[in-house]
Amino acid sequence: MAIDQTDCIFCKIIEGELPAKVVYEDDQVIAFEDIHPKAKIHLLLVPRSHISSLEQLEVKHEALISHLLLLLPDLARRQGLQDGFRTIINTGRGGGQEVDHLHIHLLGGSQLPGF
Ligand code: D5M
Repeated sequence: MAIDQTDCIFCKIIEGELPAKVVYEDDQVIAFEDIHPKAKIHLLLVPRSHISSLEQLEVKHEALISHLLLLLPDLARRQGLQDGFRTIINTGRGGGQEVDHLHIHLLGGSQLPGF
């Protein structure tokens, strides 16, 4: 466990201690709307287990990561994103990560600029 989970905003959402607009959940992951959307649709797909960032991934997380990635197109379709979507994983302060609980941004619904 990399950090004190009691201070983790996303752990609090997962535990139901903080509100969120949840659009999908199962036994391994939860997806909810980003509080500061950068596109018409902006979701965060988050594993229930507290992994701080990509830097903390281990081989034992392989199935979980596959599950997260395989869910993305389905989540996008459920949001009506027929024309494509963008995914982003920020890692560390230098990578723009603000919340130290691994998450995948899923954005779409407005024409996103090239990257
Ligand atoms: O992105 C962290 C993202 O988490 C950022 O886009 C805001 C979002 N955020 C922060 N707090 C909340 C709550 N309480 N609900 C929903 N979304 C939230 P990062 O990749 O770490 O920069």
